[in-house]
Amino acid sequence: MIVGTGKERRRRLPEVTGIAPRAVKNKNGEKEKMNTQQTTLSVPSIVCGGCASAIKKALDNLRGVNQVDVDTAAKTVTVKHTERVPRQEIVTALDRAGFPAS
Ligand SMILES: [Cu+2]
Repeated sequence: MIVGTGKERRRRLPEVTGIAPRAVKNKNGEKEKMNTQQTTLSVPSIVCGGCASAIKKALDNLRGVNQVDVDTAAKTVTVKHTERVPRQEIVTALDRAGFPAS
C-alpha cells in the first residue's frame, strides 16, 4: 500500500499525465516562441540556395522547430526550437538530408 500526503500526489499528477509540448500556432498564425533555444551548426557542404532549401525542408519537419535560417556564405545553419529538440536530433536530421554538420 502506498502512503503519501494528498498534496504530494496531486502536485505530481500533471507530470505523469502531461502531454509533451509541441510547437503550436497562436492566433496570429505565428508559431509559439516559448522556451525558445537557438542552435547554430557548421555545415561545410552547403554550396547554394538549393542546399539551403533542402536543409530548411528537412528541419522544418522536426517537431519543436520554430525557425530555420541557413547562411550559405558562412555555411552555417541556425535553428530556433523548443527545449524538446536536442542538438543531436538536428545533427541527425541534417545527416539524413545529406548535410553532415560539425
Ligand atoms: Cu546547393
